[in-house]
Amino acid sequence: MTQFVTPEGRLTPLGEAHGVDRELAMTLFRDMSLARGLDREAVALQRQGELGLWLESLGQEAAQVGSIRALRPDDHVFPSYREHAAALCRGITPSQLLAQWRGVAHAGWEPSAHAFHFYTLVLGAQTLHATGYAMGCILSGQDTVVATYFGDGAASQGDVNEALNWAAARGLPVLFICQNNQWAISTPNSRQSGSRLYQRATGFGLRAWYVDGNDAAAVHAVTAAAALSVRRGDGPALVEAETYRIGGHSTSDDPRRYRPDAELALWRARDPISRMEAFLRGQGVAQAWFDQVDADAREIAGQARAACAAMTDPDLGDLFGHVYAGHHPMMAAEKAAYDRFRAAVDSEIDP
Ligand SMILES: Cc1ncc(C[n+]2csc(CCOP(=O)(O)OP(=O)(O)O)c2C)c(N)n1
Ligand SMILES: [Mg+2]
Repeated sequence: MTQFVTPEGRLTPLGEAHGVDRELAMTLFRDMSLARGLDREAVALQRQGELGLWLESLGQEAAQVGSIRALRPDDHVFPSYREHAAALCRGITPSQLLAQWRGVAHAGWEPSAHAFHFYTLVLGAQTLHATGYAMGCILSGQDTVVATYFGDGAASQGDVNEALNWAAARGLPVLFICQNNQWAISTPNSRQSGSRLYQRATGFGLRAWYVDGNDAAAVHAVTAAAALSVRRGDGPALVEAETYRIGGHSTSDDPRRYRPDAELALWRARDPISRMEAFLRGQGVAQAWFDQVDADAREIAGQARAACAAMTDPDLGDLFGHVYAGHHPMMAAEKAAYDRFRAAVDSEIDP
């Protein structure tokens, strides 16, 4: 497992040899801190009834920011559903991220504006979308890397295995990024897989990397190497980032019912943000800079709360307009039926 910075914030021999750029480390630390600020606020908003659901990226920030910052801004990304730290790096706003979970939009952003596609809640389906998109990139002669995030649990899905096989068989420019956060809701890794996930990739014919997913600098270097290999035409690659889901699966889940406290304590000690902070302090980064990052994280939380309060409910009638790209007679008939129903209900409420 590639590791550059230990949980105590010291460079490993590999980290010494490779070197960890201070500016890059500062960028990654700030990215992670902002994501955590947003995550905390989103959980609070859900508890206060302002969001229907939230799935935290808490604990997985290094796996996300380290990888996305190693891609080109025009490399297309097909996420799963908890890649908020990655999304923020692509300029997606807290308001855009929260809209879906408040139930006011099917998705909150324009994928082409950020080369960051919609969240996919059908486990693993996004790996097929990425693979199909990569076929298109080859046909149109682009040198884009198409990256897709998925979890350890999703790796058991047929879709993911089909995507890995097809991408390898056709030599497609897909970078599969598995955030192995040890759990698929209440199912631990040990009950889900007979081998390490990165070892499985080799059998499909992909080049594979295995990295400490709580070490943002190592994730960045490994993803850069994997992306380089994909971009130069060596075929798809897989990065397995070993990390941990510190929170529950979602705000509807209570992990204390199935997860030992000692395991949580073990992984809290490997926290990606405190590790990077210790490293940066060792590099002489001033307290004032940390204070500013802290203020920025609080600012983004404030933005999330304000944005949430400002969101207006959509008109249910708009739903029919988003099913087909153009006019469709069946949708027009359904919309007319809905309008009649709505008028009848309204006249009953307020005759
Ligand atoms: C096809 C499909 N089957 C089942 C589910 C229900 N489900 C949602 S998340 C999840 C666990 C996913 O675990 P993992 O892939 O490790 O991702 P993580 O949530 O840990 O990030 C399951 C079973 C689903 N969303 N889609
Ligand atoms: Mg998981």
